[in-house]
Amino acid sequence: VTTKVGVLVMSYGTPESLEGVEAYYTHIRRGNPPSAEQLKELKDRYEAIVGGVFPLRENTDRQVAALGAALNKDNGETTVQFVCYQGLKHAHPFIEDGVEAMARDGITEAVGIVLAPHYSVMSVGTYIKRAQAKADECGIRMEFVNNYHLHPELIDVLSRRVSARLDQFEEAGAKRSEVRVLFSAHSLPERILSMGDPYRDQLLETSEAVAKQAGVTSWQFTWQSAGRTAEPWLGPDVLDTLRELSKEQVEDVLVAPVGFVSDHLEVLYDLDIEAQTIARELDMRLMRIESLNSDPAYMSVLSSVVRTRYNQMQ
Ligand code: FEC
Repeated sequence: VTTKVGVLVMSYGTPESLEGVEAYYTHIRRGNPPSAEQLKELKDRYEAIVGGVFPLRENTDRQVAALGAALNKDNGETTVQFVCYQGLKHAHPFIEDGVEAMARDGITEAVGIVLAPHYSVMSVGTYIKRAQAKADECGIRMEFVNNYHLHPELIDVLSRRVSARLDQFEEAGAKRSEVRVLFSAHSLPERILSMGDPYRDQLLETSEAVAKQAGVTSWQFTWQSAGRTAEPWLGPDVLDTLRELSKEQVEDVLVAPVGFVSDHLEVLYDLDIEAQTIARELDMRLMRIESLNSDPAYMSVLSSVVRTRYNQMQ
């Protein structure tokens, strides 16, 4: 008999259309609708990104499908069949919808994983809390992968991404050792630090491991995409970092957004448009590493941590 094990694959979520941006933004703001000006500004950013307006939806769909295939490939003698369900934080199908779909299919055991490698109580922690509450309600036994930021295959694929871009800098006439590598991730409110949150340390650990493996000595960490709220967010922001580097006469910069795994607004707008504009003004050459998306190496990371978590449940 085959045992079906549910895998709840959780991701941030993105609207399905420009008409859906207001509901999405209101959800992110915990039910507070944005002002007309804030809404317009967000719609403008979506319209400006290259390669389609909401690429995160397709990318997440592809990641979920590819993870399902990876989990059931080379499964050896086991009678376990992993079935992936999608659960989004701020859009349909919501995290709770994914858990309900599992329950409808008769799933009683499941593993939850977020498509973000680093844990913060304000990021991955909130996905897990919602999924756990729904799983309890549905009578599903569910365990979670909290983080996978130092998985050797993750470090390996990110290092290869960094090296590939450094090769391009060299081909363009730059000295490899003079390219400043900027590791980045989504900022969070500064108060996470006094809460003893592991987010910043995990991001620094990933950055250090990737730099070491790629042989990068000139690197630093910077934040990006801080929310537009009144409280202080973790800095320095990538745009300020670029201005500082320009004062230090740094001319070549490679940004490696290791906190993200997909092409989406925070990469395609905040880095490829906004940061790129500042870099041009500062007369800097700025490149960014390619996003992981559904790279088989990333799928292998996810399938290995999901299997390990499932085996620990037995
Ligand atoms: O392409 C897309 O449609 C989605 C891009 C997107 C990703 C993303 C990832 C993270 N966020 C995180 C935290 C926050 C906090 C707030 C916040 C606000 C926004 C807004 C948009 C948005 N985020 Fe996001 N985030 C993405 C998009 N995010 C749009 C609203 C406008 C703005 O402020 O720019 C602030 C909420 C509040 O008002 O209180 C906090 C974290 C991640 C990375 C981990 C993850 O993927 O879950 C953390 C992708």
